[in-house]
Amino acid sequence: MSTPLENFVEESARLTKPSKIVWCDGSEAENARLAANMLNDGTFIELNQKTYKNSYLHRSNPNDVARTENLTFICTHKKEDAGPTNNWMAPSEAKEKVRPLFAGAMKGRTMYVVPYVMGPATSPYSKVGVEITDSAYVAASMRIMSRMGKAALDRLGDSDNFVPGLHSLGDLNPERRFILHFPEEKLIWSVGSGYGGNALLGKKCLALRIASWMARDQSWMAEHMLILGLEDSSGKVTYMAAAFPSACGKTNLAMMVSALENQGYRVWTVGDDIAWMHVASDGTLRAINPEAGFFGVAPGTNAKTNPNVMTAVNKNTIFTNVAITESREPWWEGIDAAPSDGMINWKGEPWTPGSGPAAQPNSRYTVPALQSPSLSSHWEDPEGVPISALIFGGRRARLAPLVYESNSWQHGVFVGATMASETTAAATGEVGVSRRDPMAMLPFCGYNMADYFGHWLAMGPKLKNPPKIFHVNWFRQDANGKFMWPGYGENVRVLKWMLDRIEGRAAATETPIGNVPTPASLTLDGLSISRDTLDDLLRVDSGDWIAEDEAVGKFFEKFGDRLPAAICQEQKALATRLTRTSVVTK
Ligand code: GTP
Ligand code: SPV
Ligand code: MN
Repeated sequence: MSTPLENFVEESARLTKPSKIVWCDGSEAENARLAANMLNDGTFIELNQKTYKNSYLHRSNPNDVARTENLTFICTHKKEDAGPTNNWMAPSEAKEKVRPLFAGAMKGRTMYVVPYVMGPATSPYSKVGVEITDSAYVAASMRIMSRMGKAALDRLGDSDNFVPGLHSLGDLNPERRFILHFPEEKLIWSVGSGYGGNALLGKKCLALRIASWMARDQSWMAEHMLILGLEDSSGKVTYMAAAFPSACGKTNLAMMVSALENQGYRVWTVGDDIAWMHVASDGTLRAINPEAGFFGVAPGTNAKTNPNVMTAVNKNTIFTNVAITESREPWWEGIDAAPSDGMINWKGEPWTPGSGPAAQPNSRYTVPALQSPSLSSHWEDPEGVPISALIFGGRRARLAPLVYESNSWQHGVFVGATMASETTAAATGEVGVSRRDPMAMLPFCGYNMADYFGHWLAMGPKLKNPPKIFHVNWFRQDANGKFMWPGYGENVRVLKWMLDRIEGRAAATETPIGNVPTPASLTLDGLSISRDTLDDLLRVDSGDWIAEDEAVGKFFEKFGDRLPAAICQEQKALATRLTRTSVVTK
């Protein structure tokens, strides 16, 4: 008798008609074969093997360089279960529409069967997925981003306990591109794109959209969060998880080289994009990183902003849509080296100054986590690491101060629910437009976001000492449009203030939105920043916040009666606090 996995593979082959089926085992030999095939057919371009051993450049189709949120659907029986912030199709309608795009799609192609574990191989919280794909690039990337191959088959055995995902490049035409999620039956279909979040199905599709649905049903949390450990001068490590929208600084914060290393403060990386969090038997919130690698934004990465990544990516790394120099090394805007003669841009054309960015703004590196010098020794702890702080943040040129602390779990959930951020190149569409992005999950929540707020509210009381909830903004600008805060390794100063708040050491000023550091409570030694700039960074302008709270109210109207009462209460309470202070200050 055949196993559920064999059935899934047979069914998929019957539909897509590949000329060959390859079961991936995750071995070195298999990886070498995949790379050789891709070098052969042009999917991979060899980088300088002296300076970038086993590393390759992949150029995607220029119309396929970022997540396509408009083509991403949550397919539930009831539209309300997907909610007003998701695109929705009924499951039967979605299948009818998209099945023809899979029919015969793998003719003349190899079908790769990619079994994978999301999470440490032995963690009780890990989940098995199986991605069927006709992209060797996807198979090779999944090997870096997850525990792929044998580890997954061993864990799965003959059971049906896996999330099946069917992926085909199709014809790469955006008109025939669909990223479909069937959370009720835990199924993923993706066709027409070879790009990261659209095509590496373990990442956003399984570990966030499907997992968030499972997490709500089973009382845990699947979040778009980095996980880091902040070590203090005594050697004690405090773990924090932070949700920032795509391309808003998670990888950089998780991997930072601390500006306070001389005072004994260091940052250890547990994860850079996704956190799965559970209530442990001792009542703590514990987080595992479901991924095994980093799929990080290249532009802006250099030896000053992220030296750990610069060290990590010099071997076994796949670069996507970066430029390449004459000496066959990767190049992107914001790397230390100036552009050199003979550079080829991300589309494979000679680059000249004035011909636009050499690297695609959402170009990325795919690198094994194990290669980062900052990797925490606890990154694979099966039970996860205990979380003491949750951090929300985004890109906000105005309004939001450098950091503030919420007053309670419920208020913290409100702070997350009212997040907004300027859009980035990580998704198609206009860049730099402010939009509401609750908990950085707008594109990733697999169910009605009002129910998601309710789930967050319900998790607090299950915790013995709920983590403190903070909000940060590294991106506040001055009148000339310059970032006021230096960011990157200097962000440790803000993490240290949070730690000091957790331990009851740091002072704060109460404001209507929450507690903001007093200037003296921030450790600023060694940083040249004027008192005026600092005051501007920490300023809470009640007038601006009144307008913000009104915009928040409008956003919440979308959810109608489904919005939890506690969220409305918090919104009204904020309005009251704001009017009170603005009257006092006038
Ligand atoms: P995803 O992988 O898309 O989820 O993104 P991410 O949140 O991990 O973002 P990442 O750390 O890759 O940063 C995205 C961009 O923001 C890069 O160009 C960084 O150089 C830039 N960036 C990160 N941290 C900071 C910061 O503290 N200040 C400033 N000004 N820019 C930053
Ligand atoms: C993001 O867009 O948030 C990413 C990259 O982390 S992707 O895998 O494409 O979603
Ligand atoms: Mn992300």
